[in-house]
Amino acid sequence: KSEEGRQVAIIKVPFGLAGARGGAELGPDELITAGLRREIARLGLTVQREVRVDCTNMPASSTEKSRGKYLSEVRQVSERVCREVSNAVTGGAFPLVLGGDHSIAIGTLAGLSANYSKLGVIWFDAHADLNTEEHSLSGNVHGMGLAVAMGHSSFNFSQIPGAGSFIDPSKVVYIGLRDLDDYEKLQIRTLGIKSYTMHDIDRLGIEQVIKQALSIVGEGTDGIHISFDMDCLDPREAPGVGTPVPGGLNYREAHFALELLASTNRITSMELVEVNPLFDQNRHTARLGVELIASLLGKRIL
Ligand code: EXY
Ligand code: MN
Ligand code: MN
Ligand code: MN
Repeated sequence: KSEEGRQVAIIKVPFGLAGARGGAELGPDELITAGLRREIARLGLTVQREVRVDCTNMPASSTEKSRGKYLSEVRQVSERVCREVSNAVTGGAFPLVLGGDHSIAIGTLAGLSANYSKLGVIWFDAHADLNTEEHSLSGNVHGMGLAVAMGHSSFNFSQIPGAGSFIDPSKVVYIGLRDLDDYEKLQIRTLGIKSYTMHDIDRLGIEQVIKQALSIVGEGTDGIHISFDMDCLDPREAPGVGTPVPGGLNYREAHFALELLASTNRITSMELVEVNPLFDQNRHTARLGVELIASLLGKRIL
């Protein structure tokens, strides 16, 4: 795909029930208000379509006996996101999914897996999102997305109409980890998921981390997805998130990482999640989110 002719499909997912605290459902509109469309236009890209996935943010009194909170609402949103992402890919557009809490990755990955036979995933996050309903200490499904996508949770892709096969753990790379539950640590070791924790970023530098990450997700894959949880950033850079953890990526590291990824021309989709305007100041986090999306879409200083 040539840089000029590139079409973007903006898929807004205003869903926040699966987060630790409410507010992530306001994320997509906040990113649009912060100037996302203008940035995309400046890059010479066309917005082929902009869709808003219908999401329930008022919990129905559920009789479901599940340890994942609001699981029926998550299922419904996942099915809708799966369909929209799949349509975007089929229509030749670059899916840009705007969250919402990180549970929306379930639908995104379901829709991508239907279109790519082997998907590589780079997961920027302070957290591993590897809990299952059985192991989660919080019950919040935004901490379970990758477990669902890999088929480890009782709720998984087989229940989402139109989803493809599970995500292969050997084609997933974490960047920015610093807050893991014991079960997640065990799973990362057992599954052998390549992880660049903040410690590794300190040691290797972000450039080396991205190079190594690309060598893993770039080999034997037919698509590379970036799942970008804003809480990978240091809370001083991105205070407007639901689950801030000190000691994250700084402004330059995050930009440089996404610029390096963009320069490969191999990234096929992106989602940006967990922007929570209720904990932000002056739309700072959403504006940073827009800048980071622009970097991934090819923005250069000169
Ligand atoms: N590991 C914790 C849990 O499962 O509740 C925290 C998860 C936070 C998940 C955020 C979205 O990345
Ligand atoms: Mn996350
Ligand atoms: Mn997170
Ligand atoms: Mn920049």
